[in-house]
Amino acid sequence: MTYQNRPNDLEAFWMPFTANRQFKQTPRMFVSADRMHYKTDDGRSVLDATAGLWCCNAGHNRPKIVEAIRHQAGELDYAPAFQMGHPKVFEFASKLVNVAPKGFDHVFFTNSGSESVETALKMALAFHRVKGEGTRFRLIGRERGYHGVNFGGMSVGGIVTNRKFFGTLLTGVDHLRHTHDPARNAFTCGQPEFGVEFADELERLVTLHDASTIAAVIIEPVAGSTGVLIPPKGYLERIREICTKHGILLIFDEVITGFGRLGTPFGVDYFGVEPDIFTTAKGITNGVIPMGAVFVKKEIYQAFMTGPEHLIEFFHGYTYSGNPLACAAGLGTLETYAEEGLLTRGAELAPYWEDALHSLKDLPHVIDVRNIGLIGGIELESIPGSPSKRAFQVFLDCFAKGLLIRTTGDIIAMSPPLIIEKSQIDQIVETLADVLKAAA
Ligand code: PXG
Repeated sequence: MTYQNRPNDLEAFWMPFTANRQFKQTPRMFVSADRMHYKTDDGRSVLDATAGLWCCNAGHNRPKIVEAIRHQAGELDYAPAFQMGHPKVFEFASKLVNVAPKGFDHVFFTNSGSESVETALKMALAFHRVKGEGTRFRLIGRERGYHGVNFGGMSVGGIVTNRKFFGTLLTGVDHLRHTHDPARNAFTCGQPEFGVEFADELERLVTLHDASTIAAVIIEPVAGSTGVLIPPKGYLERIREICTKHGILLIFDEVITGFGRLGTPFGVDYFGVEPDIFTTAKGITNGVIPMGAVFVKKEIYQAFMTGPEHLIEFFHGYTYSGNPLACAAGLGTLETYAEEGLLTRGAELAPYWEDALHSLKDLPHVIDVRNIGLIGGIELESIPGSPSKRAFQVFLDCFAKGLLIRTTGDIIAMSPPLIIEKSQIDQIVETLADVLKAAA
């Protein structure tokens, strides 16, 4: 086998969220990408059914984005993020606010989903304090939630393996139960019928802790990382109602659902339920340059704009908040989304995607198929005593057959670029069917 540019030594790089030893024995390397496909270092073409890691919503190597970064690098490489500005960061913020749901008038820049989450949690705590309600210090998340890997996000998150190694985490955090209920909802197309009552747990937590101690609830509108859990009908509405009743801020983590994934610009648009704050990252720059953004309603921003005008209103920010290259990439991304209608294209494809995925329901080991927008989850029965093994093998077999999927535990998660063609959806399903038929 001849490999393109394969390094001799793979040892130094400690790979994130990766089985390092397994990988380094049999590496899987991408050397280039264009639109829907990656190219491996042994010259194979691999269809991207995951948009990288849920982030390359416009596909790969898009000219407007590439050119914007090239140009920006030669014009203004960096400007201090604190007490200084540059034109592109204001232009980008205004354009983002224009595509955001109505009422989300302000945007705070970060460099990742994890940082967006920390930022949103800190905004919520500080908001109550500036409003004179500093007793609201508690944060409520949800079992199986994923809000990145920093301490706040880990604490409100509910993925056991991401938490158990890391000590006591944040104090003053509690969790709602997750909404997965396969006994009642398996093989549902779109939002499940059953489970609105899981939202009532929030009332129980409010009774336990008292509303005056609770700052915010954070949830993913569709839980992605844990393996695609779609909110039961009425669930998000009820969470909103309870938050409003008790003066608790609602934060949606839209790191995955943002920028067209559900066939609407944001999850807020899809579900018609309005949080007070929502977090984004990934698709904001098509995954090309690290960036995240937190969107807030005018009332939140305005609450901070008090006190002497020469003083900093919110003691938070990152060296790279609104980095010029990231803003240029973001502007190129928004232009690409607009020109090709990508923020709503998922809605046209969703019915085809749904039928294609559910055609796999009778294959060996498949115990659930779930879908919403251009997201799909296929849950496999675990091999007794060896959780995750079956799905990981499916992942390897798909890769060998030229298809990139993601697995988490024994769940296959897919989120293709929003430029996907129907024939490529067919290819995904045919490859998966072949692999599942042959799977142990
Ligand atoms: N919130 C949500 C809802 C996410 O999905 C983050 C925060 C953290 O983003 P950063 O940019 O800090 O990684 C995420 C990230 C997967 C997968 O395969 C999902 C994520 C990241 C990597 C892989 O499910 N989500």
